[in-house]
Amino acid sequence: MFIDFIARKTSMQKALMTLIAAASLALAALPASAQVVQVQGAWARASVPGQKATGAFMTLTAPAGATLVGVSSPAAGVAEVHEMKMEGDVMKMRALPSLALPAGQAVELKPGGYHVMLLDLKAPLAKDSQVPLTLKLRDAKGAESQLDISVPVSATPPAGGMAGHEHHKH
Ligand SMILES: [Cu+2]
Repeated sequence: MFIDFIARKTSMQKALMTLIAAASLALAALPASAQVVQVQGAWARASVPGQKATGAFMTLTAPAGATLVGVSSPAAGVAEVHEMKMEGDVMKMRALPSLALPAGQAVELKPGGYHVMLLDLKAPLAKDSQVPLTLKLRDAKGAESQLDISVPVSATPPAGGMAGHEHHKH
């Protein structure tokens, strides 16, 4: 299911929301993840009033390998895993049905590449707040789990931009 984000219209968003709502229900009973993935350097880009979408970024490492099969957030009507890349001269975003996390390999979600797209924001994401995000994962044996994380909101990438490298200066 590859969707050209730019071309997508409201009806498509509604269909996706229904799909994602159904998926959330199906996963609701699953236990919390036991370190299927490690999350480092997570941040979400602050949004301004009226802005309906923003991105969240992080580095994911699955020690035994896993697949990111979905995301959700109470702050957004729809959350998707996106890929951004150049096609000719045009930067395009598309939704990915899943993202492979090869064993032991750090997979970076960053501006201009893979990212979590938060769509239909219910309120602006304020700088220095936290936004809850649920990662839906499938481990190497096919078992599904969820990982709830709290993602700091920032106007710019964290200083240094290195995963797991946390320097805060005020
Ligand atoms: Cu996107």
